[in-house]
Amino acid sequence: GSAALHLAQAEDGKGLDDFQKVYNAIAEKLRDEDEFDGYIGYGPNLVRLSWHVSGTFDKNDNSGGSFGGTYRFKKEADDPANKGLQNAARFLEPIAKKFPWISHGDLYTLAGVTALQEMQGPKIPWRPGRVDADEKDAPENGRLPDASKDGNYVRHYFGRFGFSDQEIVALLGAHCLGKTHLENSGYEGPWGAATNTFTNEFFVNLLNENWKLEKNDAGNEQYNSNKGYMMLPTDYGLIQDGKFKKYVEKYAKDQDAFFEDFKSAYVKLLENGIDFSKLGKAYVFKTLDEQDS
Ligand code: ZEM
Repeated sequence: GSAALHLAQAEDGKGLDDFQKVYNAIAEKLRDEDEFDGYIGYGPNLVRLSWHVSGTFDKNDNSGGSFGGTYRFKKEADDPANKGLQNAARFLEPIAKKFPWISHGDLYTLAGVTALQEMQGPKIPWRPGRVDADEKDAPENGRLPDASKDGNYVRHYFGRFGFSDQEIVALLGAHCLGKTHLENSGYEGPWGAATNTFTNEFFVNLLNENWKLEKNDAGNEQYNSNKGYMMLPTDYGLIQDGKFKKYVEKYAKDQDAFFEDFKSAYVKLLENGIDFSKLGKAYVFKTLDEQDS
């Protein structure tokens, strides 16, 4: 099909300075509440939220995606695949109260951008203009991916967004952040050591650790290394498939290339299904550190 794109409509009279204020409120709260999840903090959980609100997109009928902010409805929040994201949602509640003019889709995506930049990731150009949709527009459950599958499944899954092999590998580098939690997903453990700094560590570990396929306490198979790191079967799929593996090798060697390609693919993920052509340039926000100096 060729359903029309959603037309972005920026919040009335709001500009870079207003959105930088929202950015700062999120960034300051991230800095203040650093004890969450064993001192990982909320950053990774916010990045995962930004991906899950966008990951419901289907290019065939332009349904789902970040535009309508429909994660705020119970139907979407209660998708079993969204377990654990209540933390990010609760984190954002006071921000939404303080800035009642921002749409939910803009808030969820801006929170992901803020978290990535504050965790020393690349600058992510961001555009406002998502508009709250009705509950009837919330996508059905089941559009988020199944971690027990292989590389071919991952390629097919991301085909729904129109992503290339290179974009898929770059996006999955976000698994340098945070960890899996048995009570959320039935997997357990972090992908690496620096769980709240954005780096190319995911790719380095994927290639260099000694991985063993083991059953965890929930009865699911995951790859474990003797350093206490893990990989989901879908992550491991990226080195079982030659077309994916060449990008894993590239990003393990070249963090700048990873940052550049991640930035483009992540912006595309957040903007899927939206026509921003009536708006001006994307905003690039300053980190808290840059504003201090
Ligand atoms: Zn994830 N992801 N993800 N992901 N993800 C988890 C956690 C995080 C998959 C997946 O099943 C899981 C992308 C793609 C895919 C993050 C970012 C991004 C967890 C653990 C699972 C099971 C959840 C838990 O137990 O709390 C699969 C199958 C994917 C595609 C094939 C993309 C794309 C991402 C961003 C660009 C992040 C940051 C986390 C860590 C969350 C946290 O709370 O620590």
